[in-house]
Amino acid sequence: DLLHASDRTSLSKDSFKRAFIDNLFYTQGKFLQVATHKDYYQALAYTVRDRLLYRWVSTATAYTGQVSRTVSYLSAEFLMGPSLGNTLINLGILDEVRQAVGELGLDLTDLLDQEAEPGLGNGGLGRLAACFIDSLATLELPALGYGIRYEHGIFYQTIVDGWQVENTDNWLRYGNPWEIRRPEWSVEVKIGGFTETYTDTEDRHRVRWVPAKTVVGVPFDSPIPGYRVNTANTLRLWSAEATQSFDFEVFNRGDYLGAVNKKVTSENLTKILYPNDETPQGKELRLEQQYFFVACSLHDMIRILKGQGGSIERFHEKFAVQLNDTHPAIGVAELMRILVDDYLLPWNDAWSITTQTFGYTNHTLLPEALERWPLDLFRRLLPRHLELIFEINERFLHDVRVAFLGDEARVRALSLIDETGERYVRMAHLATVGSHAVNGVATLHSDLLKKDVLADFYALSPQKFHSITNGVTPRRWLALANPRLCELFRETIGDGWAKELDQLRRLERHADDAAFAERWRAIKLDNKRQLADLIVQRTGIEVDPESMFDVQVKRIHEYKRQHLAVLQIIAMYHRLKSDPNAEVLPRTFIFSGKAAPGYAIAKLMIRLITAIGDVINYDPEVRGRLKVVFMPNFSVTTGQRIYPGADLSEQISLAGKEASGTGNMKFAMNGALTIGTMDGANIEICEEVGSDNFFTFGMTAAQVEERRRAGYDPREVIEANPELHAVVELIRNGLFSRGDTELFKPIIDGLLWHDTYMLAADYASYSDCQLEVDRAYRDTARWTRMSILNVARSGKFSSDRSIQEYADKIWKVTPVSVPLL
Ligand code: 26Q
Repeated sequence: DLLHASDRTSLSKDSFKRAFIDNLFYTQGKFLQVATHKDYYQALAYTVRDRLLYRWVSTATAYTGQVSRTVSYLSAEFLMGPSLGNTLINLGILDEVRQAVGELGLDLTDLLDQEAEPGLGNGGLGRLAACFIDSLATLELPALGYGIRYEHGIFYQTIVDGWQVENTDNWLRYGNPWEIRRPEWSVEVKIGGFTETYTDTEDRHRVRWVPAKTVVGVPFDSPIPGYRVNTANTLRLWSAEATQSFDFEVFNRGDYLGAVNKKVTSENLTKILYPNDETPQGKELRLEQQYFFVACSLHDMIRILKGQGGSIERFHEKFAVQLNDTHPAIGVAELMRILVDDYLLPWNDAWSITTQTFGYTNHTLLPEALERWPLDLFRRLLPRHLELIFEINERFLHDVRVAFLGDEARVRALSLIDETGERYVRMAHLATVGSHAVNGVATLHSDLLKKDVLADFYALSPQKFHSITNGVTPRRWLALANPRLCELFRETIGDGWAKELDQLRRLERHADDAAFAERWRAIKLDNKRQLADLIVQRTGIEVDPESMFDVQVKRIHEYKRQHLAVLQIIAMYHRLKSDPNAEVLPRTFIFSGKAAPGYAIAKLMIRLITAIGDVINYDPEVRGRLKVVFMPNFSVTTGQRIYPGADLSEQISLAGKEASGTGNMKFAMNGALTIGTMDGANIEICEEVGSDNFFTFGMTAAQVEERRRAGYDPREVIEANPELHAVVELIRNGLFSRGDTELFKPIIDGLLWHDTYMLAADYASYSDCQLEVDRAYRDTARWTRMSILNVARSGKFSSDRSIQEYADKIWKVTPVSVPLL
């Protein structure tokens, strides 16, 4: 009863203002006259957090009495983005809070800008995990997100002399008001050492693991509120700490410095996020991170199960564990170890529980991106797990031999161990064999998994394979990022869309309404003006909000083909220079994204983008009609400002390479049109919005394969295309490098001699398609109509739809509604 009248739970404005001042005094120790913006932000965050905790405690209470299945989403990355704005949206108090702080003389937007972004992910996969836990809570599904609390998230990117420079991220510098440390639920994780056999009291032969070291995992919990429901689920991130007793008393008596050193080494475990996407590095510390967070999480689930009086035999009935790619795939071996070694379950019972527990989501089609661990490294860290993997493999390969009599090639292809040269553990094989369900993240991707990457597994167990197209949360990517557009939604179709995105269809009947179109354009122009302000602030480059904003934001990678866009921009520039009076539609090309620090060509692609900007932006003959901008440090926060201001979304990966893409969805629901290949979810976006409202170009995945089989020679294509040839020559001759013909040579040579991602083959089609884009943009009414229809038909791409599919097809979980205490 005390709770209800409290200034810690009430959503009324006066109560909120009192609580805010209270927090400023008693958590920040400041008064109004000396408080900084950081202090105000912190005070506000704690005020909002109190309201959230009330729902969190209510949710925990509701779940404790529940027998229903809980989803554990295991992900090495959760790219959450700032919490405050999203929490205000989901609690439904954004406007009230804006007013309340306004009455105290503060601007909410300024305070929102104070929050450091937790960049605990590389890109798509990490952001997907964040969208998914938002949707899990919104759908009132009992769920936990489990991951790693990296002290330093993805590096902060600056551009110096046109090059990417990596700076250490330090998101925890001012503290994190959204997390609660729970040392009472710490877990000891063992690593290294050796195994030995022994005979147990019942005279059975058993194996014992004698580890070399212990690290303590301390959970930090953050509440994840659903949208306008009482549910607040938990994101539990593990932080590594040293075991005091182990290091100081037992092993290092007298060796103080050695002990401290050991402590430092243990704590290194969760210090930093590896910044490689798509090309995994086989680093020992990375495998240690993976095992660490998975072991902590499984241990935690067992603690919860026992706390509810459940027995270990029922583990799979209590938990559905989803593996976000292979990064947590070691969980298959760890659960087997727990069941067989610790609980002494018979192998077949343990295996049945394990496979019924896990589901595996694959996120890649690039063969070089599949995780493999050298056997020696694996044995050094996880000797017992390697033995178990051998045992799993032996039993599995027996089944394979029975299914494919005499087909030893098939056995080698399916084996969990790659023995073609140096021996490796194949993590995708472990995940596939250890799960009852395997899924791709878009229809094409799932089809290609069945046809190529996991074809032999599909032949063996076709019923395991599913397809679930990705989605993104409309709360962050529309309600929070694009308030002007959402106000128009509200006036036109109400606000049911935020929970049921298909309701955006109701906008369709306004697509030909001139007054509506006028407002639509005004909103886009406003968003572009704001983006233009940000661009000049971050890059010093002035851009014209009336020009077309043509945007490509994503990780920098050859398969995503940012350099294909560059070739086309140079062609446009060349055309304009050849005829200064040519009718050129003014365009602003906006690029943003990070390159893996060790990926030299990707870094050079950034240098090429900034280099063409340095020439084109300052060429008086261009008269400002073309601008090229590279926005530094792409992140969730900058994404929220970029997507709403985009006219055109570039999704130009080589078909068959981008598993899904999720940026493409954020653009479409914010009213940008797409120029894209028939790759990943582009295909489904095109299907939904209609091919009249989508610009497609390039080879299909089947045509790519055919072309390669026929023997592909990029030089032939380049020689035969005068426009492309001229563009290549301009770069080669040093136009964008002050005459330096060496600088961009690696890109040019790659294009001429390999062209792995077939830029040349798709160039003409892309260039023609861009002319079609020009034509469409010139017809303002047509463009606006297309934009409206893109938004109206983007409902499928809500992560609520994705999560509903996982819940029905893979997890078999149902909602639990939460009454407030
Ligand atoms: C692995 C081992 C060692 C170090 C790093 C990694 C690592 C880290 C991150 C490997 C891959 C990633 C990230 C992959 C990723 O973001 N994939 C994207 O996933 C999206 C969500 O499904 C898809 O939309 C994209 O198509 C896919 O590229």
